[in-house]
Amino acid sequence: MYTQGLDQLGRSELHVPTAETAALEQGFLARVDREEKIEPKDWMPAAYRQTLIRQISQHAHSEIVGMLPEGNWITRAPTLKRKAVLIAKVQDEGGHGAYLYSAAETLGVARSDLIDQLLAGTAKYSSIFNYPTVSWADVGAIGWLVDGAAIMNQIPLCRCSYGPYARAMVRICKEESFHQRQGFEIMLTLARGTREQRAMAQAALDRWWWPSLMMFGPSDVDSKHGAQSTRWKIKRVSNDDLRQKFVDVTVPQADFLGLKVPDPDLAWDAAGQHYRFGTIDWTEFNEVLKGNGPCNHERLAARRRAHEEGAWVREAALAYADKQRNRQASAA
Ligand code: FAQ
Repeated sequence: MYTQGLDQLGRSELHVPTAETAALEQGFLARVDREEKIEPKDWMPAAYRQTLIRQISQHAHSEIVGMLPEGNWITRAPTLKRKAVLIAKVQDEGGHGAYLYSAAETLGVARSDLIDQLLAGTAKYSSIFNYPTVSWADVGAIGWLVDGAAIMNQIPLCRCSYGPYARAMVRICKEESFHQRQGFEIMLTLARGTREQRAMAQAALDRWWWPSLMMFGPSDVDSKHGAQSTRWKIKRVSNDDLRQKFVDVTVPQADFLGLKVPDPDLAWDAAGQHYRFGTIDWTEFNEVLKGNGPCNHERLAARRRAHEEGAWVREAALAYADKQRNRQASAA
């Protein structure tokens, strides 16, 4: 998984003699410790490069697969204003995918190879996008909870040691903040609406609460990349710490909406100043990662269809680029 084409990468890092590699590694870690950004042409350990390619490409895939659950509601948005806002949000997510694929490309991998891995079903994308959007309230819940979780995870990534990823995250976080607010505003409108609308909002919270907590990844003891990525300052805050921050911020928002978080074990711990919450169903999480979530097949089928139907656009863009290049060459 993710190794297609990656075997060729970082060969220069792998092939330098051991003593020299050790010195290079030391210099690299010293730069990371000084909070200097690592840039594409700088020396970096092969494993650092590959970790970044894995994480950034998974993130990019998440953005473009993440367009699908909400895209499902564009034609059925309840008002023209809601439709315009939703189109803008889904378009932003496509843009985030584009910045992130570009950031991955700076590490020497081809975007087409990454897309091929996604379409072949060998690349991961966020578990959250394998759940269905069965009512309009799900669009509100995604903005409030999923974008809320994404911001919590992505703000620390703005300080990631790899320059192109950190810079992409700054702009993405600004846009995610608008996404989160539009979702909360949908929930607020429903929560202040009729009894049926309040019930829709509650049902959406019931559906999306636990999958949103799973977005932060396995618990710290099971996070196989956590320690190394933290040492390299790719990750700044652990999966469990981010999850806890998200719960602490979101439970009062649910209270404000007059909705009930679907967790009988949820309780305020005054001594620790945190909300304690129940056990996450890791079996469900692992099943979704294995491709057995409610919508995994549907999501990949939709991406494959879009890729096939977009072939003529890619061909036209390449033909146009060739034409421009030839014109410039003959003019020179
Ligand atoms: N789903 O050792 P760790 C969004 C994988 S963007 C699927 O803890 P790490 C915007 C993990 O990759 C949402 N796979 O890994 C939006 C690893 O895979 P491997 C995406 C997951 O990297 C909103 C394995 O499990 N955000 O929502 C998940 O240190 C609304 C072991 O895990 C990002 O990608 C999961 N939930 O920490 C769009 C942020 N969790 O090596 C549309 C960047 C873990 O076995 C609408 N990524 N895995 O292949 C990260 O911050 C990190 O990669 C983590 C995982 C925190 C996700």
